[in-house]
Amino acid sequence: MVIEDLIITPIAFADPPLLNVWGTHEPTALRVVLQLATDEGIVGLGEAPGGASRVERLMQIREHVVGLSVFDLGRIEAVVHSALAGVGVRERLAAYAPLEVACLDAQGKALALPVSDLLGGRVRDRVEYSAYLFYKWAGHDGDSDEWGEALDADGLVAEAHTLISEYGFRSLKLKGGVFDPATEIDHVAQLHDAFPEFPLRLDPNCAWSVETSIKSARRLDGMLEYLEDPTPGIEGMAAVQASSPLPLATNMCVTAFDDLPQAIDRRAIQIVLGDHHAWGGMRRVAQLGRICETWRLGLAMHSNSHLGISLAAMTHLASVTPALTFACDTHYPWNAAEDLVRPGALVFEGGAVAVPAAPGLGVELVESKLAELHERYLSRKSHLRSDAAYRRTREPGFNPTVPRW
Ligand code: GKR
Ligand code: MG
Repeated sequence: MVIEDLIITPIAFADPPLLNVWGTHEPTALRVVLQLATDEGIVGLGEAPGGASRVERLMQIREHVVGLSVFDLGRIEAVVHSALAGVGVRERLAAYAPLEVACLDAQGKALALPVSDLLGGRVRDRVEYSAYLFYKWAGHDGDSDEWGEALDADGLVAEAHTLISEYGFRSLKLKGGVFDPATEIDHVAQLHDAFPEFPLRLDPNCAWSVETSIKSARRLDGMLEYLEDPTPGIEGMAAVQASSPLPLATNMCVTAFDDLPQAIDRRAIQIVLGDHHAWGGMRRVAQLGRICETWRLGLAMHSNSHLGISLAAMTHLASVTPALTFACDTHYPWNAAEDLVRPGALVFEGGAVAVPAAPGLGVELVESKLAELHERYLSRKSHLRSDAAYRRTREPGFNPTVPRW
């Protein structure tokens, strides 16, 4: 089955004003959808983080993959590396990742097998996700959205109740790095009191110095299952881990296989957050699982703002990865209303998504929604994400530099 065309559609979809260390999410988030058309009339789907440079790189590989078999993943990957020889290997792997997803989707549709079977078979039929709590403004443009404001512990607890009642989540993650550490630790303590049975995580995205991270980790001991990326760099994380009673996790200092030897040697982390979009595809993250088992590292899953094609891929991948024993991150509830896959294939029950059994990823694209989100992309003034500039519309002096405390 040969690739006849790779249709690349950049999209923008509504996103609430979620706060992080770099600023605030803009009114729309950027993503890109791939449709891999084959000579058998089968179309494979892929989804990746968006933005002008990522879209440009996908455009660059387009003509080189036409004519290749969707089963020839090794050759497709080699072609991506040579077409993008001018950029770094991590950018090349990120460009290959959604292409691999689209090829696996097409393969599964041709063979009438779910992607989880193509990846070696499920070790679990349902994949657990964690409620992803964010500090947030009430709404964009001074309005209030359905979620309302969450800038204190009461707001976070209310947000957690909404996410739990709608999705059934059984664990919580707070995106930190927004307020000073003492304030965020107090909010974590209040979340812990409100949900004592729920495993809880905090991710300040490198907002803290080594010294602050050590002090904070000691204060957070007993409240968190892990602390994610308190401070920048493998050496910084190693210094924190050496004195921290809490296991440290990362999706920032270990983002490729090349980072693992130093991180393992320096005992910098105990948990890796894999992400097939960044690591170069689903097969690579499944391999990462084996490496984590070998080195007694935990494995969890990272997420950015995303829609249903990515959720389907994450769910298939998690279902075949024995080492992935933590509930996965997902931004999905924040963007679910904008999804471009037909409803019904991906349903959250008890915080988990049943692995689709239909061929391929098991999701179907709603073409009219794709067209609508593409129009939204075209009407955006900029095709770059800028959380910092958006934060400055309300906090003119905001400076996104890390570490901040
Ligand atoms: O979307 O605000 C966000 C997140 O902060 C995201 O950018 C991070 O990549 O969620 C991610 C993380 O775990 O670091
Ligand atoms: Mg993180």
